Amino acid sequence: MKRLRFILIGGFLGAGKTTAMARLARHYMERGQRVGLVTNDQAQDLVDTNSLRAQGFHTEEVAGACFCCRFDDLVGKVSLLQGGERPDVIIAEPVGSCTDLVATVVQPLRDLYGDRFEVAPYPVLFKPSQGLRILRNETGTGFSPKAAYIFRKQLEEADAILINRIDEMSPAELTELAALTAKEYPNTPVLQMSAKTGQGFEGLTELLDQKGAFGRKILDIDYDVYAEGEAEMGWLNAAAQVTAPRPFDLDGMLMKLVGRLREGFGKLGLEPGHLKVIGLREGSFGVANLVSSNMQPELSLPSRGQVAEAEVIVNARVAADPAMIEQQVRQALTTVSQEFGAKVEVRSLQSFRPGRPTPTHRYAMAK
Ligand SMILES: Nc1nc2c(ncn2[C@@H]2O[C@H](COP(=O)(O)OP(=O)(O)OP(=O)(O)O)[C@@H](O)[C@H]2O)c(=O)[nH]1
Ligand SMILES: [Mg+2]
Repeated sequence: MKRLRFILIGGFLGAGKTTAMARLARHYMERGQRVGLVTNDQAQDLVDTNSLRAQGFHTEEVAGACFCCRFDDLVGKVSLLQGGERPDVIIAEPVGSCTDLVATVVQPLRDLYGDRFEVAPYPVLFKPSQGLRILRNETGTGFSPKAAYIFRKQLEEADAILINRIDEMSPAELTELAALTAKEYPNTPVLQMSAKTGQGFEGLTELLDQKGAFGRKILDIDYDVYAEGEAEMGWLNAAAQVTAPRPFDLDGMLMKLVGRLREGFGKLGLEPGHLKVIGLREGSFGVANLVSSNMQPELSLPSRGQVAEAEVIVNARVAADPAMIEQQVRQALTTVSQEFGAKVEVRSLQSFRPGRPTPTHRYAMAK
């Protein structure tokens, strides 16, 4: 049986993994290949899964913990895709606050399922808005040293580091960032790209086509620091129904919602890792995001729709107490809905600190 190509795309919260995954999927599909996607989150109601499915991609989700802790579920979801769409390529996106993926996912996939999967080199996307401050060792990055530890560990295990969002960086910033990254990770190729515009994207596809001794960088990692760093990132997933007597501008509402959250967290001095919202209504959908306090909200996928009703899913990953995140999200949903003449009903909401990662497998040495 032909082995299935298995691509894992790493990177911090909001680095651009889902954007890159959708672009990669289209790239392979244009070449006549069938593609299956697997998303991952600490809880149900993930914006990425809804957004990728709404874009027409065959997508399965591993929910409740990271791939490393739900390894069998990951393999099960791939089998489900294989049974249905018979994909040639699987692209999987781990949780953005997760690291040690080579030891806990890449190596076990190779060793235990080498007859089924051909695992590609492991790329990690670099998020400049917070990453530059972390590599400069600036204090007040908005994250604690433990969260910065995770950010650095993610880069350390990469087969290649992809500096993303080059479309919005100045040449000076890019030069500085490339130099800092090369200095800190001297044995890792550093590529530059924009998952949004496609600039430099061929670097990623060429990397993924390579064969050889990849996925072998086993981290020397302190799981106490990792677990504490991850737990500092408050997590919230909520699904709400927004209903109005007259149609309203869905994109405007999503942007207002993210803008209001930015303002609320900003006033409290709390740093977002990623705020993302999706509005869904009968085949039409829009997505808005904010990836750090020093950035502006973005309408990444516009719906261009007027709707009288929509399901709105909010995912917030913020360095804050989960109760505080919940309060901000409930308040923003209520006030923004009112501004659009709508009523909101929160149908489900989970807000928590991610638990300590306990991987199903962990390889101390590369096979
Ligand atoms: N300008 C620009 N924006 C980008 C680029 N890549 C991603 N983005 C934007 O960054 C935001 C986050 O992108 P995602 O692809 O959702 O990031 P992610 O890594 O999947 O985020 P999580 O799953 O929450 O960890 C969205 O608003 C994207 O449109 C890029 O190359 N350039
Ligand atoms: Mg994502």
